[in-house]
Amino acid sequence: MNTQEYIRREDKYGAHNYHPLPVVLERGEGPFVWDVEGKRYFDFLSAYSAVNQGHCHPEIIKALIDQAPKLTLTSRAFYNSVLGEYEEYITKYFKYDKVLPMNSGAEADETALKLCRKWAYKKKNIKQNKAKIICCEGNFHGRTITIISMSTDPDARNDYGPFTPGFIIIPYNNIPALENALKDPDVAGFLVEPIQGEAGVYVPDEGYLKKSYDLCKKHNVLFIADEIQTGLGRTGKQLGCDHEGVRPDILILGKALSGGVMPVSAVLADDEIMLTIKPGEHGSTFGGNALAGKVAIAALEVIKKENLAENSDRLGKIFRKEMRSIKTDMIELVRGKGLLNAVVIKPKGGKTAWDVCLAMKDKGVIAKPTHENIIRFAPPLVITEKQLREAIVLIKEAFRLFE
Ligand code: IF1
Repeated sequence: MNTQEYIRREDKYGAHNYHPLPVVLERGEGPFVWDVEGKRYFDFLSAYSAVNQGHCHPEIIKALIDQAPKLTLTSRAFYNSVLGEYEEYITKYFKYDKVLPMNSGAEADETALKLCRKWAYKKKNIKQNKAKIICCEGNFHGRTITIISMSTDPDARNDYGPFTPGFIIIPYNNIPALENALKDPDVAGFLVEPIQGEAGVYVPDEGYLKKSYDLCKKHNVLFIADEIQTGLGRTGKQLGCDHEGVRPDILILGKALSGGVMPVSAVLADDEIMLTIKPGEHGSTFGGNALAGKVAIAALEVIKKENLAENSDRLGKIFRKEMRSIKTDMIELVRGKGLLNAVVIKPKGGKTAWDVCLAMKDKGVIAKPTHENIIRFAPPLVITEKQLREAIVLIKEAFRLFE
């Protein structure tokens, strides 16, 4: 079968909830993927930052293979020999009292919302069903109905009502708006991405996270960081919040927590918050399964052992410098931190970000636009400087086609 045949089969039997780039991938290794015709590409999306450790990292795959034949899933109805090891490892890694293990990112965000509401009623004594959570315009926290109830993106929320109440939406990167919203005594939490990924790698002003955190503390409001995309080395630090020395009250992780091997997410918090949820009040069939535990330990070990955050920081600076040097009127601006970057494209002669991505694909680099005119560039953090520079040459060649 060739690419078109694979695409036609997916079109016939699969829901049409995505519009993928016309490439059919069959193998991945480190920063590279190969399509069904054997062509190699640099992966500049990293499965939306889920494969920070590179595709099929041998140590993470080994953890999967070693554990799989022994015990994959017991449910939480019983203890298992891996969960405690994983819980101890990840809580010491991020310095929190406890972790609540989940699977998808959306489930982790939902868990954080439930924890915040529980804390509101049990600790802050907000009246039942009155707790409010502040979130930001342009947010992306997942696709469940409660999470899209916070969304300001029509594509994410149209025709999915009625929506979950209890959210106050303010502009991102706007301290006065947060200050004003915090005057409401029923506010229990502020859920924020350190950098808004889906919005187009929207990097807030220096100091925004720290000022937000301090304001939340002043009003006894939980600062909840969704680090599902910005965490685990992606922005050049272990966590996006680390750029400003902010320690979230609730930390949400996902994606690269498994190195892209399987869905693993986690919510970390200290006892005062975490222990507001009692036995039987929250859970998940696969949350905390033995296989996920071993895979996540390996995935976290790789990030530290291979200094992926430092590599991300160093190579991100080279990438932004090189992209800003491209002589083209199609590039409006380049922004990002570490290896989470985006290029805002100015359409030219009817050619859009999509056409640039198609041209890059032909050159051997795959990336995808977000919101029409923004191309996100996020290679695996294991990419070497030599490989990055090779990819940049190909990206420049693609842009030259439009001159
Ligand atoms: C899609 C976006 C990125 C996330 C943050 C929670 C989640 C995500 C900050 C939910 C997931 C993914 C979802 C995927 C595309 C991708 C994405 F374009 F949707 F917004 F990366 F920016 N918090 N992001 O980025 O995690 O439930 O997916 O495991 O839905 O198309 P999930």
